[in-house]
Amino acid sequence: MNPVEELNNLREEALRELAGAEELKVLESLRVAFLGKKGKLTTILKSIGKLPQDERKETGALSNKIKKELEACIKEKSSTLKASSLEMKMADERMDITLPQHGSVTGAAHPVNSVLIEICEIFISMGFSMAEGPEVDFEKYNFEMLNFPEDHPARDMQDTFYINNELLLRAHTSTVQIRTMLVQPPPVAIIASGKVYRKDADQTHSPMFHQIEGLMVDRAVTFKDLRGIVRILLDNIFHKDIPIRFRPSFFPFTEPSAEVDIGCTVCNGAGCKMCKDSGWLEIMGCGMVDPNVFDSVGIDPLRFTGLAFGMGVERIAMLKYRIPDIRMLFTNNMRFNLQFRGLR
Ligand code: 2U9
Repeated sequence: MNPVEELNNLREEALRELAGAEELKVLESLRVAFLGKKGKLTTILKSIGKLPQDERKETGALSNKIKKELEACIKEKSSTLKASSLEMKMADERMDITLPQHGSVTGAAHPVNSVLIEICEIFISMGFSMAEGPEVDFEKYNFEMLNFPEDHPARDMQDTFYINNELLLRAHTSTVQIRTMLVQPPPVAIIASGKVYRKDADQTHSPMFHQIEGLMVDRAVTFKDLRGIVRILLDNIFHKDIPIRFRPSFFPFTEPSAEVDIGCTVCNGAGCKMCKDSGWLEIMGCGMVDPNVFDSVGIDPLRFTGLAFGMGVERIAMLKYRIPDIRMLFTNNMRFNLQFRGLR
């Protein structure tokens, strides 16, 4: 076979095999087999020098032409194979990013927060506005201006978290009502809610808990108005016409003062362990603003009267959902917390 025939055969063989290559690996081995250092075409190219003078030119030119043709063919085939392998890889790794996550848990408001929000909404529906104040506040707003005598036990270091002589962690949200009355003349109808702090810890007391307090001041606010507000509040919290009674009590900041009981939610008043056989559960306190408190904020007690009330949010959550220990509300056990998701 003359070299030209040999070259043409080689060309055909190479093109046939390249056309059949389906993988980059095969393509590379074909490149090595034909164009590599010891490849078939390279071997022919190397031997051209040994050919007679008259054959050298034609064979050399044909060899180079075939080399270029094969290189171009390999290049083109390589990019086609690379593109299709990428496409296959992408199809293989395709994922639906809209699928829901495995075992995901959606969050929910903490039961204390959802009860707090529910109660605030009841007051807002009655026309009250929300007022806010700091958790670290002056002792005078927490005790003095609320008519607590100098020697009142609550003022003791053992009951209240003092920061220094002047400042403390508020023991009730009443500081907010004092601050409001100092800047806003009557009429006033506000709700103050938030964290309060007392040195107390057992099954029904926590050193930090949440309060909601209310204050209404105007020219002729009466105890009857107070009873009406308490009735609307409790019927809405418990979603029924719940039995209520007012028991005379004492608070430094109100006169007269009362504690409010509801018919026991466990035994409906028949008597049980929960209500200590009384048929009643204490739920909140209230009263008419003491004239001394009005004096301390510069409101004339002869022209204005005020009603006030206060409640512990954790206590209400415990009564509403029959939670036996306040500490259950602070362990942040999700199995406990999620039981109250969406409840009202
Ligand atoms: C001002 C005047 C009067 C707020 C009131 C109560 C009665 C009350 C307790 C309920 C349970 C506190 O969380 S608790 O321990 N509160 O019984 N609070 S009247 O009276 C005020 C407040 C501010 C200026």
